[in-house]
Amino acid sequence: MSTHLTEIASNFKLEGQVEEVAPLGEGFINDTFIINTVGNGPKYILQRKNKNIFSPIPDMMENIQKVCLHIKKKVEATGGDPMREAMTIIPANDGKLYFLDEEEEYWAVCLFIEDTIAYEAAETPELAYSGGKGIGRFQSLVADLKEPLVNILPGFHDIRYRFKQWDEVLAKDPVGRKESVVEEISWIESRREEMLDFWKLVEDGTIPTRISHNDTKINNILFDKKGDVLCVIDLDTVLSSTVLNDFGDAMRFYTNTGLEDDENLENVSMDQEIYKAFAKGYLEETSWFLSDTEKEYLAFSAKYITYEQVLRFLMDYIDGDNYYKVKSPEHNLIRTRAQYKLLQSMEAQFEEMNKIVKALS
Ligand code: GN1
Ligand code: MG
Repeated sequence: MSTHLTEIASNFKLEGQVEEVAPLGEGFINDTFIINTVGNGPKYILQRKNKNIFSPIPDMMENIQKVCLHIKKKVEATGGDPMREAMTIIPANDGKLYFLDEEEEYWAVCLFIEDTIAYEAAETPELAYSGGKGIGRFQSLVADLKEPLVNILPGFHDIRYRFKQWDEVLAKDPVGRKESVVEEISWIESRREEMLDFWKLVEDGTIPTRISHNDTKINNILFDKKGDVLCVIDLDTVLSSTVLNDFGDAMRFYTNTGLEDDENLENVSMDQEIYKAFAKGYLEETSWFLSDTEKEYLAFSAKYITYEQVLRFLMDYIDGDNYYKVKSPEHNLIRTRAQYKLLQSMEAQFEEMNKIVKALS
């Protein structure tokens, strides 16, 4: 494997001689490696990109490059360090942003940024605040990038598209599970109109389409040794969509006092302190470009994305577990119930959530 990886690495324009290519992290979607070069040469990240999820990969790499170059320009203009405050894509020897190997697998390389800190979870309001600043800063840097990106994940946070999939899966009921989840299905149906009403505002342009990150976990933000936000990484899912989705998905992750698949529903609720801290950091960076309507719907976006996740987990359960990896036959159902508990907690605190955003904007 290692010689194979060294060979793959040799197809990219690297500085210095490759010393070793070693696995890095345990991502569920891509395979990630670190390339060490001899002596004091730079390190690189090598990834095999998952072509089953992101398609087509060449378009995805173009999207990433567009965003990276734009951020670099902005960072440079304000006296920052474009090699540390933005990702640097390393092209292949033929100039392409990827290398296609003989097994039709796509590989891409970026520069490894040294001397950084990454966190696995945002358990304190201070970290949630930093996370909000990180995502807000990213959105703010690309707020003036007007050309749309290629849509490599059609319908990703589009609830109309999700309902289409949902209706098809329910009509088919391929593994006969529908009857056992009548109550759970009613959770989705009773909110269908409310969610579509929101999405209509995106469809008719009342809520603008901008560039969003779509994987707002805190470990996708690199901090410098002082603890300040340096750079947002993992740009595979950058999309032209509403930026509210990033706020909403971050709130789904950050504020949950339990696990995404907690079996003990008592553990699951929305933590208002974390919500407030993230919203503060986020709005400090984004207030200048968000429209009044976007601000008005920030709190709603947390409910929207959490609802969408309840739908996606339940739909995958009814469909026979084809999308998400599961640890047990009931795993998607456990996730559904835990995310629904979180949604209910958000609904109960919705007035407060709106007040918090209003006070901060
Ligand atoms: C997937 O693999 P991960 O955790 O980055 C999914 C997200 C879901 C999340 C739920 C491309 O993201 O949309 O919210 O699982 N990503 C894709 O845990 O479907
Ligand atoms: Mg990711």
